Amino acid sequence: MNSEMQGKYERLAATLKARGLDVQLIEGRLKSQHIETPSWGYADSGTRFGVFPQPGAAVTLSEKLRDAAHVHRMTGIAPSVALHIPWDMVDDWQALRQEAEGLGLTIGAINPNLFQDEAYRFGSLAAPDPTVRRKALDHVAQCIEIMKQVDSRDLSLWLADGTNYPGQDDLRCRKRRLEESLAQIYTMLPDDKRLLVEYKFFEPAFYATDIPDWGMALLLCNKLGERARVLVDLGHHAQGVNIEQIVATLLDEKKLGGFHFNDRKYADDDLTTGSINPYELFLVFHELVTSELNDDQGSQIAYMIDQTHLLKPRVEAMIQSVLAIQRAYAKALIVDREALAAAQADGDIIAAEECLVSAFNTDVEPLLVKVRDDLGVPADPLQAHRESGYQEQIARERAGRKVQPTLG
Ligand code: PSV
Ligand code: MN
Repeated sequence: MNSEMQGKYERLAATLKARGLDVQLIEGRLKSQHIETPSWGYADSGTRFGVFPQPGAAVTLSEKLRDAAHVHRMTGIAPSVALHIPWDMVDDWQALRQEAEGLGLTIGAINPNLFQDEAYRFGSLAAPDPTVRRKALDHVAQCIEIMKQVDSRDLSLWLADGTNYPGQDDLRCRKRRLEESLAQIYTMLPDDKRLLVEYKFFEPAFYATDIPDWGMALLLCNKLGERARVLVDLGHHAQGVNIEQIVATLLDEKKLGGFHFNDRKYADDDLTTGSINPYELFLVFHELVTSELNDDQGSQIAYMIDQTHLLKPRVEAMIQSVLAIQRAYAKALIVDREALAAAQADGDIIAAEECLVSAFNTDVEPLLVKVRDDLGVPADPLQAHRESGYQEQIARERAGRKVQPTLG
């Protein structure tokens, strides 16, 4: 840390101590933060309108792992990668696991793909045709086998299931089929593994999505059991929905399994985390920190990014996202909770809100630079990435290959 930054750090640390905060504890939490990046975020992807291939975009899983390892090298807090099957299918999972370990990575959540195959036209786990449901269950069984081989804890399930027209199918029958399929998956899942159930209010189903919101996801998880938990993707809510309240509720119910971080302006836009509404992200982290301090569910929550950037350079965008999440966590950690509780007890709404606003407005960069220093990663990961020549290197090495876009 240079002397100017050192000075800033000391001033910030003194301010935090004066608020009665334990700076070492805060730094310890920041150092053990763990954000998972998605394999599909390193590959070329697009919209239904087109794909703009990027120089250096990863095609093979080995390339995706190398990109993820680079993000971890720059940030120090992104040591695992989520996989999507069959996009990331390989023959030898043991070898893949070793390859990841050699790069300093572990394999995180396994995401079955129950939305792309022609057979899933009318749904997968809730489809009316039992042979389609069987096919979907077989695919999930295959994913569970992969989880065992790569030592992954979480099966992360998102379904495109739903209907596009009123009357297309019987809604209650769909619900029951879904429950039955999920119960079978839960039975297949070994005791040390969990099922994360992700909801999304629309797209590609434009009339009725089978798991449209956190209420339905929670209902399904509660019927399944302890190891089934809800996954909150920040892009999967209608405008104005209070996501931090959903997070608080799920935490209180001990049913929050994880996140898919991203941001959005309109719908499921896959924009950079914190790029549109950083205050919302901070408020989400405020709930998470409250839970960390009171009921310590930290290890039960998988912090994953789910973004596929159309125009930004992907590796750099991933670093940017990891840093945005780190910043939101740091700001949530420095909230003066004693003052907040006192203001809430007094009914002093302005003082209470100011506790949040002043933490959000604090420049936490000096604290983060100190944490990065301790972790042995660059003080400015984005700049270090630009100076590393990594992007130019992958653009050279991966030039001239056939691109297979994913639909992330
Ligand atoms: C669906 O929009 C989603 O959020 C799910 O998590 C998928 O697995 C992911 O995006 C990639 O398509
Ligand atoms: Mn998602």
